[in-house]
Amino acid sequence: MKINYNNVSLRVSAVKKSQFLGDKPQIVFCGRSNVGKSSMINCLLRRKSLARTSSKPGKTATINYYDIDGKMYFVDLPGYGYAKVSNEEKRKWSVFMQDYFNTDNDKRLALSIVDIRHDVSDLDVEMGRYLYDAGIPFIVVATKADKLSKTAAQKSLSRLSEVYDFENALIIPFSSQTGMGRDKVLDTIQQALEEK
Ligand SMILES: Nc1nc2c(ncn2[C@@H]2O[C@H](COP(=O)(O)OP(=O)(O)OP(=O)(O)O)[C@@H](O)[C@H]2O)c(=O)[nH]1
Ligand SMILES: [Mg+2]
Repeated sequence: MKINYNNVSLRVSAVKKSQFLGDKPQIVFCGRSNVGKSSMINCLLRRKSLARTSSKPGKTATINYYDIDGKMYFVDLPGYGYAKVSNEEKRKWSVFMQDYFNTDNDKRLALSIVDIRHDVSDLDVEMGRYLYDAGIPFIVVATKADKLSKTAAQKSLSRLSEVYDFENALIIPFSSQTGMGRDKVLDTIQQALEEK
């Protein structure tokens, strides 16, 4: 299947369940707040600012569906684990995310995005386990790789493979700044799309 990555647009910024889309396979981008989910979407699509990014955490509070050439959606989820939001906001976030994951649609692949420089948080592991238990295929993308030396990045990747050994998840080092890992992520998405 040939995908024209120039033919993309933001379809919906969902703030409630009734706005969720279910008509196409979905590639889900999830991870901690500020980890670089939106930047990764821009990098994959070679767009500067289609997905809104920010150095301030908590930028993406909606579930954003990007229509990719009419063939799939990239789904940019709001980040978790941002310490400075109130408990009430955390609760709302959690309900919203549960709504998303409980909605029966074709979640073809999830990209669990982590910062290559940091230890994986409990929330990341929880997310991974959740995806695994829900039977949603997922890969780990370790982003901001431009910020580490090659040796340090290697070290971090082997640590990650220990943490994610329960699923033998593919772990891809990535950088939205240099485009490192871009082809590999796109190949993996393509494969997921062609599987049925
Ligand atoms: N050096 C470097 N910086 C990055 C990379 N990816 C993201 N950033 C920076 O990290 C910050 C957060 O990026 P976003 O893409 O907005 O992160 P997000 O995960 O979408 O954040 P929320 O929507 O708040 O959850 C921005 O300042 C980006 O420029 C990367 O690969 N390398
Ligand atoms: Mg974002």
